[in-house]
Amino acid sequence: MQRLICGGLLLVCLIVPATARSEGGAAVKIDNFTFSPVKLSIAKGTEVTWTNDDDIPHTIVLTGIGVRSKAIDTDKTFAYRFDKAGTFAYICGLHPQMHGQVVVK
Ligand SMILES: [Cu+2]
Repeated sequence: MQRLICGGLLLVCLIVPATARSEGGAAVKIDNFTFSPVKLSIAKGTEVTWTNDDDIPHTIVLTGIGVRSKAIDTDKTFAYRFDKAGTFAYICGLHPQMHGQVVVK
């Protein structure tokens, strides 16, 4: 009986780190020509994933650091890891009226 309990605890220990890792990033949704959240605050080293929920492609252009995604089609994603602190403004290269911001601390 004690062995069974130990095995159960071990399984929990193995599952938890994998779950924590997958939740380590941050997400921005693109919907109706809007980034959501429009301003995202993250810790240094966090990977941000943009997901396009619109029916047309968008891109992510981090103007200050020269990062430019390819066209992100419907339901597709683009990810970028922010390793330096600062405030990073971005736009959609196809619709420059779309603005977003990532604040890295
Ligand atoms: Cu766009």
